[in-house]
Amino acid sequence: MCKTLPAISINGTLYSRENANVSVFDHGFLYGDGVFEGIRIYGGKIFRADRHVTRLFRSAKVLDLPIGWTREEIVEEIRKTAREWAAINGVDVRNNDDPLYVRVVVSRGDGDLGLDPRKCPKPNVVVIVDRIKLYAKEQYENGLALVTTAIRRNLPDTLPPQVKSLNYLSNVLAKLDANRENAAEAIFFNTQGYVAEATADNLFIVSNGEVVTPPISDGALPGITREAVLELAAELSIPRREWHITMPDLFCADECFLTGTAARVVPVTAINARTIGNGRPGPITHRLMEAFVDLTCRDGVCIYDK
Ligand code: PXG
Repeated sequence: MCKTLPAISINGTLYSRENANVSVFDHGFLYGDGVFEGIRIYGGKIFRADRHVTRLFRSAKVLDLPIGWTREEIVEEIRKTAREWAAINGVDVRNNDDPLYVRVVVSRGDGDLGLDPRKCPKPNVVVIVDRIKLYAKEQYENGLALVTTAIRRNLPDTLPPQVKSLNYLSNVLAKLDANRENAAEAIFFNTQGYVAEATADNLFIVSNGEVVTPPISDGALPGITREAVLELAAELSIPRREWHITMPDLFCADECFLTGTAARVVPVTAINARTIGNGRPGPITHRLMEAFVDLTCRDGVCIYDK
């Protein structure tokens, strides 16, 4: 695949990669003070734009960060930046099945060297559109090998896992654990010993025909893909439950898969070098993978005129 040029909007103005800069005094850079979203555009349609923007505003609300844009303006900015991406890369995204990836970042903005957010009068709103590919085709066909990490999911009274903030350091530490073991992802447990999620994906197991994923209160991000997969399971009459997952549940599962905006639905066939199920992506995982692809063709706000 040839390399594409990203399209970048900062506070409503489009820039090339070389010219897209924010200040070193931005508190997003100095303190990780800000929020973000990762969104997909499938066939020219922004997948579940509403839910992503709602989550962005909820994350910002927890940080008492006034975005200064309406939800509609954020969606319009994503549409505009995606059209710019299509124009500079000469790609008709409606006919292209390689989906785009959007990163929306709202940082606290320029301040001084003190922590106090009151010193930052104006947040920076950044939209980046490009492509992203996390896993190879073979990994979707054969499943990922994961590891568990000793890094615990943040407690809700520390850095709430529901907030998609610019503080992803525990995720980075866990990802380093995965890298050291040559694994695709790492699985977080919470301090109570229940599975929470992976570093950038939600986790599901299939046991006795039932699809199970940890409740948000166990330290999972309320994933947009997670929600879509739970809806699809209902549509397909596959029993589903949000419930605690213990280490034995994980190792004894018949099937396991991850969900996330970048990864979509991807099977897991080994954890800590132990085989999950029969070591092949299972039938329910396959059905949900197909149903999800189907959904991405149906759902979304078009980036071109409505
Ligand atoms: N858990 C965490 C901690 C996440 O960051 C998900 C679950 C899945 O949620 P969605 O809404 O995407 O189904 C995420 C998603 C990245 C990257 O840069 C991270 C995410 C999304 C896209 C890219 O690695 N986070």
